[in-house]
Amino acid sequence: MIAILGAGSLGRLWAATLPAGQVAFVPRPQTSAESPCYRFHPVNGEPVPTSVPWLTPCQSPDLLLVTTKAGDTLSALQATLPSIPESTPIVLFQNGMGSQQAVSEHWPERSVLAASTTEGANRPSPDRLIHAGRGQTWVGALSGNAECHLETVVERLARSGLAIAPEADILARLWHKLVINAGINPFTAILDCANGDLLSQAFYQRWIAPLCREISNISQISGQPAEAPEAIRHRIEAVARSTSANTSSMRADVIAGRPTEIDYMNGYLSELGQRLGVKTPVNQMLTEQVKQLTRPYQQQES
Ligand code: KPL
Repeated sequence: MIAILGAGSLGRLWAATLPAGQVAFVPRPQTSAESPCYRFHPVNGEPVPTSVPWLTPCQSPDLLLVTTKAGDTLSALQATLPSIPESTPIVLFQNGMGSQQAVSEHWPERSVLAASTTEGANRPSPDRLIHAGRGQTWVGALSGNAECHLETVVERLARSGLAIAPEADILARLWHKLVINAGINPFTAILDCANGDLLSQAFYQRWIAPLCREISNISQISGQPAEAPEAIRHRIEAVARSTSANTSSMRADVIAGRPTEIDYMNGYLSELGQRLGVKTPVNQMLTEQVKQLTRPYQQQES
């Protein structure tokens, strides 16, 4: 049995594509008694009515996929892990960086893997899940004792029909995506525009070059593969163009009044920069501006 913690777009995509009868969502305090039912719209083909049961206390999953928002991950796992066998490998699907390391440090005895995915999925309404674009998922071991589970985990996830491959250096892969997110997500949230539309905006044009210089400096000093600022900008803009009609996950969070993952993207980069003695004023400014957009929500919550 594969348990999925987090019934958002990505969790629902895995639940709909993995063989029925082998998947269950982990119930959380806020979930209703009814198990999630939705229409799954594959990239090609007719919608499929999908119903995924809740994991029951007597079921013992042999794989746990964690598809919560980065900021919810630690608390969701704190509530869930006491009922999951210690031998069950955990695959983290969070955006950005920072939450994955926090989990593997918090539970050093567990086998923790991380995934980086370019699958596109969204939920235009609570009862629909659209698989908007086929992508690729890479999985790699984060903690030393997870290495031995990698092959089996990849083989089980491949039963979904989604493209999945093992990755020997998952931290480098997460970093590669973090750079893209740091260059697209905050701008689209601040400017309230689709990914492709940010390229012509004066605010983006003013800040993208200094942002890429900061990221390049941090990459070099933190031991990530060295990448020139122009190469970083080129990569960011290629993704903005290839996903031009997309609403980024951060813009979608702001529109929906949810907390964003800025602390795990530009916020993570500024903290890392501070620790390494690299100045990061642009990452800090973008982090602060995105936080301003969601401040009313944070005040309501506190
Ligand atoms: O991953 C993304 C996100 O929205 O979080 C990008 C690559 C920016 C695509 O929208």
